[in-house]
Amino acid sequence: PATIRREDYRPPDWFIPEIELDFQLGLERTVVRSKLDVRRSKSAKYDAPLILNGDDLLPVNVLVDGKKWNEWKLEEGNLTLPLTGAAHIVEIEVELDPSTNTQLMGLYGSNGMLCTQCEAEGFRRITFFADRPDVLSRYKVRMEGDKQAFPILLCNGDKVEEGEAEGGRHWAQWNDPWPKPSYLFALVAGDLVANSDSFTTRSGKEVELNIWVRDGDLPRTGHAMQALKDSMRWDEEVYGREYDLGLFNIVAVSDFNMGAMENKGLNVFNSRYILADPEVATDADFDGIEGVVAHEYFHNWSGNRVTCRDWFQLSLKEGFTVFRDQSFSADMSSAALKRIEDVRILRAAQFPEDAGPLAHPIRPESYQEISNFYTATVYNKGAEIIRMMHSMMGAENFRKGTDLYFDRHDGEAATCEDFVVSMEDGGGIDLTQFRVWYRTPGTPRVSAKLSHNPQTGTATLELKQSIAAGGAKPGPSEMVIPLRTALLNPETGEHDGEQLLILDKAEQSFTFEGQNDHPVLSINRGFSAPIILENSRTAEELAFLSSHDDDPFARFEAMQQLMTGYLTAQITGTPADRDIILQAIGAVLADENIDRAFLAEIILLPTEAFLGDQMVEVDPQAIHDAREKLRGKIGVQFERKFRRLYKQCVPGEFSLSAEARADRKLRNVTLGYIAASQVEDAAEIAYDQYCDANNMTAMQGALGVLSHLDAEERGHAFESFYTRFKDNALVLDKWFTMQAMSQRSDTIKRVDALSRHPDFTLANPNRVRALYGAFAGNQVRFHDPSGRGYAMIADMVIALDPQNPQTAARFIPQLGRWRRYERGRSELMRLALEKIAATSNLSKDVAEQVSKSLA
Ligand code: BAL
Ligand code: ZN
Repeated sequence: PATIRREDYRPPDWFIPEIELDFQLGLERTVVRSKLDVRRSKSAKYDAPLILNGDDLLPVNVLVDGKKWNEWKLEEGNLTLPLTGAAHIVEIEVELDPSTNTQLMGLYGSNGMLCTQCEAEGFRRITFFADRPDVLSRYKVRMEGDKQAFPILLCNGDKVEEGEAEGGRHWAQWNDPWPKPSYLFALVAGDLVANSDSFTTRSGKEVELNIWVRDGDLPRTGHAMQALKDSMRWDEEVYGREYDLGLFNIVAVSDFNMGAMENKGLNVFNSRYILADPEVATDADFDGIEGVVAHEYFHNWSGNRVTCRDWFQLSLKEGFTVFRDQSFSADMSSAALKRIEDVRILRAAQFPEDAGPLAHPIRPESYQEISNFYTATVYNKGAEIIRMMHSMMGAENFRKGTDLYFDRHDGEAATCEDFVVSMEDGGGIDLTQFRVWYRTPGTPRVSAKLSHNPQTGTATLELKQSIAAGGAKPGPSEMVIPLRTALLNPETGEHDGEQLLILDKAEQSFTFEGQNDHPVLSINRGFSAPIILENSRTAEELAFLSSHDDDPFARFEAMQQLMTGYLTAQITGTPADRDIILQAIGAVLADENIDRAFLAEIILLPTEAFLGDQMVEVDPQAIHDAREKLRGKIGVQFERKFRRLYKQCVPGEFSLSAEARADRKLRNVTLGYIAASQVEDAAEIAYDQYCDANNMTAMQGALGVLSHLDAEERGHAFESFYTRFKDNALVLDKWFTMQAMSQRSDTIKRVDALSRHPDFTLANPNRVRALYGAFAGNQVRFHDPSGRGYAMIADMVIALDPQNPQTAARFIPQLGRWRRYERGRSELMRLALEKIAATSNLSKDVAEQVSKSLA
């Protein structure tokens, strides 16, 4: 496939300020007629032809300026029209069969309804168009369809007219006053009901809000609606951004590749990010809904009003919008816990990307298939880059910068550079060197050494930075790295204020006066920079920080580093002190002032995947064994305390209050440790929890524990869960996931059997991710030394690719890390990739990921 390069960007030769679309809708046959007002750009050559993108389309009819026109050419799906004038009206008719659109890009059928997904390049599967984000058009859309099949007809903007048509059909006319790129187009037709509400903007404008779902799902839309209203208020208060239409529609769809999509005025959501009640959704699901609803809403400004010039700028809208939704969620609940969660995701999804063959900067330089670049790097590391600007500028100047950005570029297709310049001009900061983050792949490594001179009462912090991407050897770097730092008194843990140190040289030292005792270093507090801090503190210092640091993230992080240091030593056969971990855990368990939700976080061991990322050569079995051994030891050591806590966290009436959530969380974590201590009644306790549960968090916690056990309660619970929830697709996904995550040695066999279960289908991305996504994340079972896990994923990718390349390609990175594993597994992973590579007619999506992984 062709490689598209950032440096090759050229502005469009033709603009299309107005577009009219007419849809005659049908699940098996939809006719689309477009009328484009095309204008030659002043900078274009007089004879530059109009080239309209198409994917899998045939023009049935083409008119230019009202006359039938046959001079078009179809090349690689695109329609070339050798137009001579400066402005024309081009009309094109195409026919689609949405029922066969299994890619879920463009117009497709899902459970009898019709819906669209256009980002990044799906609009070209609906009609021929200049399908690039720097062509902005005003849309007028008429849609007509059978009234019984599609009683609800939705599109972007406002509904301006509707009426009846012959043969039991009806129609609606929707106009969107805001010019937008084609990727923000959306249309939905189906039998839907709405949870309707309203919101009054700060300037007094009334906005109608609807969340459209299938009939029985209405009672599960309340949380999403509240999140929407909270987001609208928050964006006014924190960014001064007001909603700009009289109507905001959200539609929940069960077959969806992404989490959700920010189409102007008509957000389309994967139903998992809309539907929730305590019986079917965990606390994490509730949080996911709040975050994604906010994310899509915030795109209305960071993405829609100001959009991207080209897809290399994707992080302009995604990194910024993730930062915005993270800040919103932090404001809605606990900022400390949210930060821990954000960093956990970054480390689980983005750091491995940076260290592997698919590493790319947040603003990539090239791609073959843009769908492959909706990555944790563009999104989550992108958000970290914005967060660092926020830390360096302070909230007030940051806001001045974003105000200027929105003012300057409203209605435009902008670049990351435009954003940075606005932050400089508006916020009064020089980001010249900071820009390196935009073009540099890899995670910087920082080493920190603190020395103390008792004679002068000074402490000196020596910092060094280096960077590498894709597993190469790190070399010195000069990134701008803001490090929130405090020096803690070694007796009391107190300090006289935190400083923001800016490391912007390869090596740099900072001196602190008035330090009579050798202080304890607390650095990268709040994870102020997305770096790997090379461990330069002793186990004693980390243990001290884990009970004394007043920055909750740093406190959590110290415990994680302490545990990680011990476990990596165990795995590599180096001596290490376990008692100090047990003492540190004992200290937090004895801390009477500790927040219960935070306690549940801080006593969790680092994941097997994270431990693997710290190793030179990964041996998943050795990691698993060492981690389980420590978990068992902690379980035994504190069994009585865990049992007491477990009992204290008795659930009362369900509530989403912070206290109730903390209790549910701590109850599940303590249950995990009780089971890890291998006590006889573990299965019974978990089973009782399952039976008594009045909410999904407790049920899932119990099943999660049971899933690993060899007890008859396990079978009973999973059977009962299936019977109870088999008609709820989102809950059934959990049933698949929990079995695929089991540490039991028969898990591969079970996953294989589940892939033939009548409820399994490759046609639904959520179900595919529920089973295979969970399995590919199951370190010890996916990495079975026989290679059967790899072969299973490879076969699934090969089967899925012709149907849904976007979802299939998402599984390649798991195999793509083959160079990091011990010899035997490494070779088997490579062979699985080779098998995929040797398959004929691979999609661009999978071909790009596989070839890069093998390169
Ligand atoms: N723009 C694709 C989905 C999202 O990031 O909101
Ligand atoms: Zn987004």
